[in-house]
Amino acid sequence: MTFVACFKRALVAVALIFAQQAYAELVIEDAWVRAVPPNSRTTAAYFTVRNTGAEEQTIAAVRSDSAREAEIHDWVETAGRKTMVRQDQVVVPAGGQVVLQSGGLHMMMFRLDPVPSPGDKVLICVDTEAPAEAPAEGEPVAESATEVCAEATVRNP
Ligand SMILES: [Cu+2]
Repeated sequence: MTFVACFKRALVAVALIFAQQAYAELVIEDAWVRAVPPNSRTTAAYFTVRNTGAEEQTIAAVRSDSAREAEIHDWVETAGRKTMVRQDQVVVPAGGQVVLQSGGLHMMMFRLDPVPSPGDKVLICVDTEAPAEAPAEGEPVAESATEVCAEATVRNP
C-alpha cells in the first residue's frame, strides 16, 4: 500500500469513529407527551436533549411511533400575536442542552395513530440528519444511525 492510500484509509477510519461518537452523544431526558381526548389527532411532546459531546449537534428531524408526522415547533411573537413556527433545525451546543417545554420549543405530533392514553409509553426520536425521503403512506420511517430515541410517558400537564 502506498503512503497516500494508507493515509486515506486512516482518515476514513477516523471519520467513521467520529460519526459513531456523534450519534451516541445526544441523550433525551424527562420525556412526556401531553394527554389528549381520544378523538384528537394532534398533541405535543416535551423533553430535554443533552449533548454530552465536544461537538455541536443539529437536530434535523423528529419522529414517534404514535404519530405519522412530527415536527419541531417554537412559539414566535409577531406584532403582539404568538404563533407556532416550524423549526427545520435545532442546534444543541457542545456540552449543553435544549429544553422542549410547554409554551416554548416543542415537538408536534400529527395524525396520532393510535391516540395514546394517559400512562402509555410512547417512543420519541430525534435525528441529526433529515430523512432521505418521506416514507410511503402507512410505511414505518426507517431507523438511521444518527437517531436517538427515548420512551415518553403520556400524562396531563
Ligand atoms: Cu406546535
